[in-house]
Amino acid sequence: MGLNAAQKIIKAHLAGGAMTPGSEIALKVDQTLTQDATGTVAYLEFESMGISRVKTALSVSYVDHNTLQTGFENADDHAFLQQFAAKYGIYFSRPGNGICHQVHLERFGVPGQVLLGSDSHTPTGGGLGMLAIGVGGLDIALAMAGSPFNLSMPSIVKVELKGRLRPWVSAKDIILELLRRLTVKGGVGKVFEYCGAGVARLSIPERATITNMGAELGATTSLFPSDEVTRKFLQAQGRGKAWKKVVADVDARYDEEVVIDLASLEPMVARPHMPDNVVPVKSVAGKKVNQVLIGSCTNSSYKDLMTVAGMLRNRKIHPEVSFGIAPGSRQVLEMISKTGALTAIVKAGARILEVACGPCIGMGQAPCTGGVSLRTFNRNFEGRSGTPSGQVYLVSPEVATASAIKGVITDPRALGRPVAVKMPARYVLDDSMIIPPAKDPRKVTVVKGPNIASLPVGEPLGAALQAEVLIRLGDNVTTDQISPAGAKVLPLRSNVPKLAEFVFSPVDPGFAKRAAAVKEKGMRGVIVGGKNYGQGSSREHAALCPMYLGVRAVLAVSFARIHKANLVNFGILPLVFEQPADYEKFEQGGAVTFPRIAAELAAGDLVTVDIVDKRYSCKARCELSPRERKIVAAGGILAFAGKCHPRDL
Ligand code: MIC
Ligand code: SF4
Repeated sequence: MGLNAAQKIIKAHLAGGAMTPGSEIALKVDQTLTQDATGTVAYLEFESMGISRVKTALSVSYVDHNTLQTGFENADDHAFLQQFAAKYGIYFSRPGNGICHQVHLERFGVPGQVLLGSDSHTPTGGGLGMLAIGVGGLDIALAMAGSPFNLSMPSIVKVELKGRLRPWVSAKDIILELLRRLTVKGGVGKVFEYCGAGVARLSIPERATITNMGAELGATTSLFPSDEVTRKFLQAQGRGKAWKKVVADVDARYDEEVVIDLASLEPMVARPHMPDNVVPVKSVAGKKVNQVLIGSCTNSSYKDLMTVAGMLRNRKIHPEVSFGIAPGSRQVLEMISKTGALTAIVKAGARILEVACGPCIGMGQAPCTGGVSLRTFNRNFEGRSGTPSGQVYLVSPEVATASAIKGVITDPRALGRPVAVKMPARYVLDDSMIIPPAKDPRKVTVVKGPNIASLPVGEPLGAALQAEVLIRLGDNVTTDQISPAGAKVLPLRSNVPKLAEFVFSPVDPGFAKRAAAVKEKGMRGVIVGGKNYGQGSSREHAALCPMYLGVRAVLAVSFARIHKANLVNFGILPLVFEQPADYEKFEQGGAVTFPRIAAELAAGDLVTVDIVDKRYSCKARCELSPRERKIVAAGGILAFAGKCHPRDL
């Protein structure tokens, strides 16, 4: 029986386990990437492992998130990251060089390889036929230390793209359609592998838009085959030698199948406040728009910006719309300035923003009160824009630009002939903002600014656990709610005690103080959640900060993949209700005990949870491997430091 492309890459990198969906496997990691908002802590974790040089074939440290620099914190972090990279054998992409995923696709991605990134949109690399997976920083640190990456073998979903997209319908609409069908929890534990006749007509940036936003399905990753289109893209990037064919066997088997008839798609939009709240643009057309933003790792490529420029030529942005544009990389910016496209964008009335994540992570450009903001981004979680009442809609560059011209949500098909963009035979190649590691690491001093605090380390789990329910939440809680981003809070990413003050602040501003008071009493905290708890970002801070505040367990109906792994890494026990109806029994402020926690964990049994005041006892499942149970019992991976080599975890 033949293999699909994902299975082929997994097989070639298998360092342990059996390739049966759901069972734990270990994968050899070729490349890692970090960005600055997760990188500082990841490198502190690597440092604590006492290894002098990274063991990966390639590791790259990007600066793209915290570029607003309203104080010394971010600049200090950038300097630390640059020095750390030089000393430990990591390439450093300077601030201004671009968004990690866009630059990695252009300059480093290699078909058939395994890439781990401390950012949930790492699957962008799947556009090139890589197995690219978003993980927490500690998993990156372990990979850089030479450990294989442990994960649950995903099931592989075949997504067959039939036919041809109609004019004005774009790659963004394909992934929005999948989100409409499958929802933000529909991809958990799955890899989405694209195939079919429609694939050959999609350029690499279009494929990358789709694999990027596959993260919003909760998927482990998404990938396209590496074919002739991939070869041409790599050649145009001056990296033809990196090409390798990666395609599924003709008799490949998949665990599930989805078919999308491209010709049946139309321009789509994800309405506030969830990426799966998708409807056709025409059903919301005519709504007044206050802001339009083009950019983010989903839609900021040369192809995207040339499309925008083509639509704007000899047109003006509507006078009541603020229109911002953040190119994905310096290569993109240089190319659009060379072709004159930038001039068309400037003339139309655009605000040119820095080449970075920028407004996607609430770093500036917050919309007005209740403002309708159309964005080409991938996430529209409530409050993420920086304006709690902001109404963010996710759309393609075509829909965004048409709406910016008209001042109301507009189906671009109203604009006549679409713009045709020819993919370049050669991109502008200039890697001068990527600094290679130092030849002599002894000469590099790594300076930690005052905002870089030391990392808290967890404690071993006792035989029993006395705790208080600190909060009870609903379904689809995001890591943006657990540990928010934005201009005010992001600069504290390397200072856990300070960052912890903001845990759950968007939903419950009193949370941190309450948790600290419970900890003071010598008790631990429990969080109760619904389905898909912890979806969204890879930020391990959403586990690290609760751990710092004394949280020891999360009881939920189900978990998002990356957050669940982060909880384990920091010694917080993720538990699933054996009877989902038990969720109702837990109330904020109620005392709970786990009378036999250590023994039940070690034996692999159901975990007993007693709700003290109600004299009610229930069971919860611990869906973790024996290895993960040991890590949680020890208080997390860092609690192991010095006791064993990371490889042996
Ligand atoms: C995001 O888009 O939410 C981020 C900011 O890129 C995060 C990483 C982080 O929180 O630093 C992600 O997607 O993993
Ligand atoms: Fe940056 Fe936004 Fe992409 Fe996250 S989703 S990496 S914040 S551009």
